[in-house]
Amino acid sequence: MSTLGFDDKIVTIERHIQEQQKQIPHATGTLTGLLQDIALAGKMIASRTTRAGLVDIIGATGETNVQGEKVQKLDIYAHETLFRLNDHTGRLCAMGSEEAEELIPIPEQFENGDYVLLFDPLDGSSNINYNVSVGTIFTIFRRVTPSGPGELEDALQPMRRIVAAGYIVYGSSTMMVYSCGNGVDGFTLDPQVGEFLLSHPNIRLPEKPKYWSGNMSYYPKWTKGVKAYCDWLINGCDGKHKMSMRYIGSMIADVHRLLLSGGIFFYPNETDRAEAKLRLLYETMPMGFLIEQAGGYVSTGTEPLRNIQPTDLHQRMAVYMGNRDLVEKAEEFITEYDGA
Ligand code: P6P
Repeated sequence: MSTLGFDDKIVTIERHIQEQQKQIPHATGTLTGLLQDIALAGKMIASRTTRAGLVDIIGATGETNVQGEKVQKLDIYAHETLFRLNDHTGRLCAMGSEEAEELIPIPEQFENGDYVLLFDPLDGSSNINYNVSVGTIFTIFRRVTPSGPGELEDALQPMRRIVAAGYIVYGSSTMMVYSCGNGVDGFTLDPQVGEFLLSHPNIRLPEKPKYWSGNMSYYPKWTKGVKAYCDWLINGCDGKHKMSMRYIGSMIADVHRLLLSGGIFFYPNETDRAEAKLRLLYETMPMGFLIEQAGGYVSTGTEPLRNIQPTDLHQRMAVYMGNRDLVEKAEEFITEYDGA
């Protein structure tokens, strides 16, 4: 049963989004249209990622982005697709992209709207050449400035002010998973008809967690508290949980698995880096929002992520997300050993 009580089989994402709109007081249909355009962007990007090896869009462009990462041709295609589908609709006052250093204004020939769309157009894109699942992550806020072109403060909002967030994962199948704050639902693309159909209604983190997920090659660079936590996981969580370890190196793939299997995904600070790796606005907040909507908890390691007030578009932050008891255990070790 979906979060909206659907029990018939053919539920398209368009129908589901419209039903969600009825749950939101004073909804005008703008958010519905925005979510439907994101789904369309996902279909267009999927059509390229599934043929990456066949058409000349694999590989790097030779440029590096604001993150200092090599820009893949598919990154640019995904960014452009999301921008072009949303720049003229009058629904947004600004956009933010992991691929763009500054906030992206709505072109002056178009109307400014009430929402802000932030996206990582193709998270994990460095894995494309290895056919690892990658994806698009998005966050939607209502603007906080009264009108006109959006400003930075419209984008720099905390997780608790997210109106909707989700992702499209391009893997063995293409799925769109999203939440408007009433739980999480997943839709699988039927490429024959070009529709996202409800396949994973009302996703909830399983009580019995299956995998823990962290890049153990950085263990030597982690703090005493994080190392102690890892040792606790490796040694069976005091007999409480019997989990395996899985880590793909594409956040969207690792967190998609987490949503369906339960466990924990974490990316700690490293003692030799000024800041962590994962982007607060483009990765950890939207994915953390979904985890909490599915009954889990997301933390910086010392405090709930939902308390963080972003101060920069490309701010990075440590993250621990998953089943609440596993995340709280990480916080305990970090507090005990690192005096955080
Ligand atoms: P590492 C991909 O580049 C990414 O931003 C996330 O998708 C992923 O979780 C992380 O970096 C992987 O980083 O250092 O483990 O390779």
